[in-house]
Amino acid sequence: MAKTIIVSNRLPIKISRNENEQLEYQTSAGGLATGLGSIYKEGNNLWIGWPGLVTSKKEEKKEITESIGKESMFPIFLTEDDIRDFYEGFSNETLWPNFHYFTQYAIYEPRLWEAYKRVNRKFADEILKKTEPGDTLWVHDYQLMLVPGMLREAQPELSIGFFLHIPFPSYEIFRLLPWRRELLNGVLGSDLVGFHTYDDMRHFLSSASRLAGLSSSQGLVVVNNRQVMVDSFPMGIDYDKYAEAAASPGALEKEVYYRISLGDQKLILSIDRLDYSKGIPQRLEAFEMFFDRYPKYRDKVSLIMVVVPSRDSVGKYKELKEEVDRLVGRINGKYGKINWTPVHFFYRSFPLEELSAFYRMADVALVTPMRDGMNLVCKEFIASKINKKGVLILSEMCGASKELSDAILINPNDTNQLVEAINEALTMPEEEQIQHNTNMQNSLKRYNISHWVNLFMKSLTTIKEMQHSMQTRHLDELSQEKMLKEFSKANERLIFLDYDGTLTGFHSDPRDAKPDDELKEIMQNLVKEEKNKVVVISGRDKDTLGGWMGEFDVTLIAEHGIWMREVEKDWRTVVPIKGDWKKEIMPILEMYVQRTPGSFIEEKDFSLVWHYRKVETGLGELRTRELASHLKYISSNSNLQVLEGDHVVEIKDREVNKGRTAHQWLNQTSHDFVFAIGDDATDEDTFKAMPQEAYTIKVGSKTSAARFNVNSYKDVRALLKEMIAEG
Ligand code: GDG
Repeated sequence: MAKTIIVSNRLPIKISRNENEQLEYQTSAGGLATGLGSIYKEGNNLWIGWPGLVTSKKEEKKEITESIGKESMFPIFLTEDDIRDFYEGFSNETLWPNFHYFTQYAIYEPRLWEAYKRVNRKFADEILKKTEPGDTLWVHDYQLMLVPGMLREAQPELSIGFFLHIPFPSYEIFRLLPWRRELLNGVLGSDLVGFHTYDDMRHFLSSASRLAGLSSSQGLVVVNNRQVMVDSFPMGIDYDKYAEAAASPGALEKEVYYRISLGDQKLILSIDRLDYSKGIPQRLEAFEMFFDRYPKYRDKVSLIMVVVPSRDSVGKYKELKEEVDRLVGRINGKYGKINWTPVHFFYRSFPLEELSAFYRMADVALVTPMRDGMNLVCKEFIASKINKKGVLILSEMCGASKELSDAILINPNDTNQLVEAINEALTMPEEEQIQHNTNMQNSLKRYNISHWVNLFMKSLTTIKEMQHSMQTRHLDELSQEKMLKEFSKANERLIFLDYDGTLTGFHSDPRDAKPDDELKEIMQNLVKEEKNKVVVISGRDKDTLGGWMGEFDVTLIAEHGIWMREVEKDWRTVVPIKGDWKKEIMPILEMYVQRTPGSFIEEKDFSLVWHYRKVETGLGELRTRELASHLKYISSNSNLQVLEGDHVVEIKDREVNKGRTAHQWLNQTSHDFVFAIGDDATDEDTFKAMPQEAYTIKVGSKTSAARFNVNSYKDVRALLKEMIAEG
């Protein structure tokens, strides 16, 4: 039976050696482990990752594999070198700082990149040994960005999801990585790519467009003929777990115990892993300024600061720890009294019960990262507020701020604002606190961790179904025979033909694509048969199309459906369209022409086209990425649509499309056989407008809504000749 495999760098277990050199196992109670518990513990599903212990002993590896195998886990053993170069090195000293916008901390070393590739390959190889066709894989986080691509290469049919737990940076930052293309391609091996926020997703799509020329529509990117869905899935917490823990007698007991020592001071709480992205020094500086500005709070308010040790073998983290120690010392030295400590600093982790007591007791939570993918601490604080009292101060720079708009939102770089926010929080009326927390609790209850897991898995199923339904088959002999049989029986055959790339090949000058003798002969023979009603439907302007195709008895549809000319009639517009947007867009295109020698603008009645087929190779592709995203940005709130075709970028009114006009024509013309053929993105609208039984054919191998595909315009001509022969 098909199974699901979760893959992450660390397994949800910690294995250590006790003083007698025996192995001890401690399962993790983290949010991700709880949320995914509903998946990996089922049936023969698995979780694959590093168990957190380095060993080279065969017997120990065997023992670990067997023990954790019973818990549905499978270990990948990393060496000291792997940990140093892949985990601490490339993952935490290259990707982590780059993705969190700390570019000054990022190191770009080919040796570390080699280690990253090597360990990703190790993961992929081990995963593949456990994988069978039909399985679903969910790969987690920045340490394993190459794994989806490696799995796809080995088993193209797999269902692969990837989720990034940290921010995805703007293209301007991501492009700094010397290995940006490989990383991007690795991730695009997935079928579904998930991020915490819409902004992360937007940044990823912009990098895909700029680095790999992959444009997207509604979060779908086509990679080697396969649709990849990119979406945001804000991660939730195990709400009940935190609410129940906070209400437990154990947490209450701890609170009473702490209260006896602390007296009736107001408490501010901060909890983070030691990390420069969390803004710990900046928070302490603001706290110091707060006592300077508001002396009345001295000896009435304390900060409980929990910093969980993390990555302290990495240089930057050591420096950070020293800085935090120094700041805490300075504040306590400056303001502390025998019976009052301004900052209670803990550099260690606490069991959940004690953490819950802190959450319960705190009047204010200070969650002020400089950058954070999501941040779960702020959500846990809100869930722990059984009496709904307490105020959350939250940085705009973390993913959670998009959901928790009832918090006091601050910019962590604005110390003044943070100081004022602390004062505001300490003086906020209780009814207001209750109102805000009720709103936030309702949303956190609903969008909890199991909702997140289910939504991700459901989306993965959806994209797989979409991929299958979009599958275009090659028009093989058998299907062609069947089609010709139906064609020959039919009496009213409606035939839609695209022009460029379908009836003719491409030329470096678009004006050279006029019909050659072979095509003229085909057209004459095709329309000679009265049963054939032929429509040539093109993006070309009406004069060119009329000039080239006007001599045949065919209906012409020009400029993507705006103009129509029936046999022996005049041109008429099909939909009333305004062209007043052109005067705004034209200067932009002109600017690109000035910057790009060889490019030129074509003005059609209802669209503007920037051509770059004569531009130096490389430069044209570079500019087209820039222009397309520029146009998409300025047209995002308008009714304009940007199309990227073969060496062109075209901008037109969304109302105009081939499908709309083809559909109208289909409705007003009787028919018992329908055939539509085309090669580019605009023909997709035609295919979608056709009835199900129609023969829709894509020229080329890109993903399409068409039922069949053929390779080139030469195959199209051969096929039309066969149809002519049927009479
Ligand atoms: C990454 C992203 C994203 C902390 N101290 C103790 C303790 N904790 C627990 C908290 C919370 C977790 O650790 C920290 O999670 P965060 O989300 O705040 O931060 P990261 O570790 O940086 O996580 C982040 C996350 O992935 C998920 O996608 O939100 O943006 O950076 O659950 O409660 N737990 C216990 N004792 C402690 O002392 N038991």
